[in-house]
Amino acid sequence: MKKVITYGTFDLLHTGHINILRRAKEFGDYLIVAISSDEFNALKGKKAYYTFEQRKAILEAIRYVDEVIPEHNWEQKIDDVKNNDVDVFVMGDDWEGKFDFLKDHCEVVYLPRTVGISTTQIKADLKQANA
Ligand code: C2G
Repeated sequence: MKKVITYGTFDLLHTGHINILRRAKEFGDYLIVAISSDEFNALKGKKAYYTFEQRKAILEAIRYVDEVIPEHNWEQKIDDVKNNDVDVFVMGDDWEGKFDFLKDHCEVVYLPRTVGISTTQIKADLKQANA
């Protein structure tokens, strides 16, 4: 069985997220999604609208997703890949080159982001609409 892993916050789920999850799953048979814990988001200077548990429940309901695990820090990726026997690591190309150190352990793929949509944009649009 070929295993794929991808990382992210996946807050206010949108079609950009769905596209990357669908395309990530196409690289294998089993997709693990590591989503940032609320503590890790704080460290990244981000605050998700949905809690970790809510984001996890939403992702688990998506047909392309087989397993959701927490992301607690930047350094855990090598251990995640080893411990879960991961074959392919997938991220959007806003992260191009950033995780190439994983190439010693698995295939590393950066996919083009979906144009014109992001959680940041959704939040900004809602704020403006309610101003
Ligand atoms: N994405 C995309 N197209 C968009 C928006 C997002 O392809 N229009 C992809 C991103 O490239 C990423 C994934 O969706 O691969 C999740 O995006 P975020 O939730 O914004 O993840 P991020 O906060 O960048 O966290 O250690 C890695 C980090 O935890 C990544």
